[in-house]
Amino acid sequence: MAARKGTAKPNVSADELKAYYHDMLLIRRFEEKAGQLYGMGLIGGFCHLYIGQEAVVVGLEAAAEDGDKRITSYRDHGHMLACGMDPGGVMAELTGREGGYSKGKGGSMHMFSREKHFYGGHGIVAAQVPLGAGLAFSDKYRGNDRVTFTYFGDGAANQGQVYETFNMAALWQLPCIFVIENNQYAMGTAQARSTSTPDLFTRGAAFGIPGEVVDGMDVLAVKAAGEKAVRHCRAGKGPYILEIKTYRYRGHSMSDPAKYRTREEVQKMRDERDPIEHVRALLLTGKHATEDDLKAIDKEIKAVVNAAADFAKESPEPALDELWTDIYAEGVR
Ligand SMILES: Cc1ncc(C[n+]2csc(CCOP(=O)(O)OP(=O)(O)O)c2C)c(N)n1
Ligand SMILES: [Mg+2]
Repeated sequence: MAARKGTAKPNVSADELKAYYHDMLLIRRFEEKAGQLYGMGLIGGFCHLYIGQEAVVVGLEAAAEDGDKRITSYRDHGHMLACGMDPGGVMAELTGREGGYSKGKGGSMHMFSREKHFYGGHGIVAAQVPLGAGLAFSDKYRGNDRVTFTYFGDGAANQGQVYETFNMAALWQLPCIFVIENNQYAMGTAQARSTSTPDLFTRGAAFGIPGEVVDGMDVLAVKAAGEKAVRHCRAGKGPYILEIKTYRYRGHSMSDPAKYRTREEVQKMRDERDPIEHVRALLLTGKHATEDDLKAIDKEIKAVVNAAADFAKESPEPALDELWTDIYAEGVR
């Protein structure tokens, strides 16, 4: 068991820093827009926003290579945008329209892209964890050096199937990074109320899976930890656990009464630990970008998000006979 705290920060170029700023801001503005469309009644069903957690997925995507796979829970819009899926296709799926990734029949929690190796979008807590190990198994079986990022929450980390998966992943030395996005709450339940031992990165100890805890509000720390985990997996040393400490600013879903924490707690996190503000400050103080450069990025993102929302509103609803398609898979290899 090689669990340890802290990670060296990588050297990054100004262009990389700007890219992280861009990608995190895209997620945030997209999610804000999704929240607005939900409020207008244009998005139905469940909708779980990722605001506050952006550095987790952007940092890990910076450590990934083409062909690596990812799978996550229902809090999935950020993962899709970070791996390069089209914002219009994601937004149109949220509004249940034909132009969406699942032709408007899946909604927020059920989107996939074989092209980008994004395997959902799963509404059953922790169900994606064994599926993630299965994806990693497929790469091991094929003998390539791909890695699978299997994301789940602090609440999901208490599910039994996670430990069955850890056992098999360690036994078969699967190239799977188990990413625990510890945002400190599972719906309205704080981690301390549900979890006997707080250090989730040690949960692989019984199976010999190394793990480490990472500051999830610092995209550079996430990237460094991700690179280390990726190296471990690509070297054929089996799975790795990253417990990434983060925080969600919004409710669990759009229908959360938010009575389990104070406004002050959320505000303090926003004021003191915001992951986007962190990179913004690095860019400005390091003189890697001017206020005007950042304004130009903001403007470009606003245009992309508005275009996605327009596409989502203008795309038609799926035709009735779509009820009978995509039920059984055909020709999948
Ligand atoms: C098997 C199962 N049990 C319960 C639920 C209801 N549920 C949905 S999300 C959630 C909390 C999960 O929290 P966490 O894993 O920390 O993820 P987060 O929502 O914080 O991203 C629960 C209990 C569910 N969807 N599936
Ligand atoms: Mg959680």
